[in-house]
Amino acid sequence: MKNILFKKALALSILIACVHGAIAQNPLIRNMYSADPSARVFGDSVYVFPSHDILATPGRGRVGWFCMEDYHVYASKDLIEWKDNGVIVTQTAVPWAKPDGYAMWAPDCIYRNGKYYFYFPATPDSALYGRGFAIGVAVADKPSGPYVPQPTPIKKVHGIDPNVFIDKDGQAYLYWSQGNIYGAKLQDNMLELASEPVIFQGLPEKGLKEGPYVFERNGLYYLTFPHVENKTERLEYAIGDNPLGPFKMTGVIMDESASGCWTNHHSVIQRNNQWYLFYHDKDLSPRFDKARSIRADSLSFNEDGTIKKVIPTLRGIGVTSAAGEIQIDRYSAISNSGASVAFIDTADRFKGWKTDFTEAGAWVQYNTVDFGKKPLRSVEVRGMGEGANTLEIHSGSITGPVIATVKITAGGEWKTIKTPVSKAASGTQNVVVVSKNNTPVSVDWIKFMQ
Ligand code: FUB
Repeated sequence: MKNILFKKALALSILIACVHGAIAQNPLIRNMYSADPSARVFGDSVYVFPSHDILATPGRGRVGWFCMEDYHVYASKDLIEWKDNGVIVTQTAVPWAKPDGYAMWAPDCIYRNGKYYFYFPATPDSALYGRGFAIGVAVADKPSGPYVPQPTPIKKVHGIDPNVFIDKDGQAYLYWSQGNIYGAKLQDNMLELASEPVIFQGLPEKGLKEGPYVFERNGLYYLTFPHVENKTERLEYAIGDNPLGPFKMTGVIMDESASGCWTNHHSVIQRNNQWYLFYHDKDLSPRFDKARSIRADSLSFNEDGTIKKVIPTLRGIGVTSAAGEIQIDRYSAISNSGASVAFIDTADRFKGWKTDFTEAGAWVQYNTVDFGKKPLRSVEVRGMGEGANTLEIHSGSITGPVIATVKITAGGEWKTIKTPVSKAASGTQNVVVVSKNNTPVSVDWIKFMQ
């Protein structure tokens, strides 16, 4: 019996550890750094294959630069909880890569004929494959692996940021970048080129271009890529009638980040009639933009096929359960003054963020919360105040009904305060938290329960 209980507790703690730090708010992954998200719909799940930024130290990578030694894969059925399926490829297990290259940059993965093909750049053994970057493939029977790296990189491909697209006729294409953006047909084995690489023309000539990602919609082929038009990368796109172009520059998908993160790198997927843009910023590392975090927001098109610009949000995608921790610091909207977001602990930013209220009437709104079918009769708020303050929680909007009034008590330490709700909310609602007076208080999260 003891043994069974122990195993159950272990399974539960592994599950909690796996989903911890990976929920449907931006950034998606909060327990480690991640970048360059390549999202794919495989079966009933969305898989994200990001790069894994780590901090270089003397003897481990180049201090002050990108440092990546392995790849994880994340999966979600509901776009709410992202499960970390663990490490799928590591630099020490790739026969052709330098085991201490720390250059496992942006990858991609695609399904074909019962196999999953994971494409990744790395610095190769230069005596055999030359200097710079090469791109290799690791193959698996399941999206979460195990992946078996091929013995050699793909011939005639020198560069970074592989991306694979399979057209409706079954022809697969590989794209990559090295100053320019390149494309070529892939053989049916997905491991070798089937045509000479072409350099796409008509793209901006000045400013770095990298990170190609190609998709098709309504017969139009979209070549999307980060490009430095001004100071940092923004996401741009060109449209063509053919997977190998010619492509005509069409517009900007996402402007340069307000945070100053120099890189951006993205992927685009459609699932259940909704399109999504996965990209990255430096949420967990405001002062060092080589330690990035992946994000996702919804994307949509104009009638003529052009892409509507995506404005990055903290709220991200997915419907949040009212019965889980609602991180209101990932707000959808915020008052002009008196409410702001800060790290809970600047010495350990992986602890996440809090919302600070400093003025009467200040508010934050968090959209799309599912209150489920059974009325949730109490609310818990994890809050802290030097002095006391009262928070009102509204459903819908700031003028919507007050569903709970919560008193944050003085004391200067985090407390979880449980209060009955005054009016149970139902269905999917926005939630607005309003400060009733000027006493500064902080909120970590709120949560409803039966
Ligand atoms: O993550 C390392 C490099 O930064 C990627 O390969 C580029 O696309 C940029 O995001």
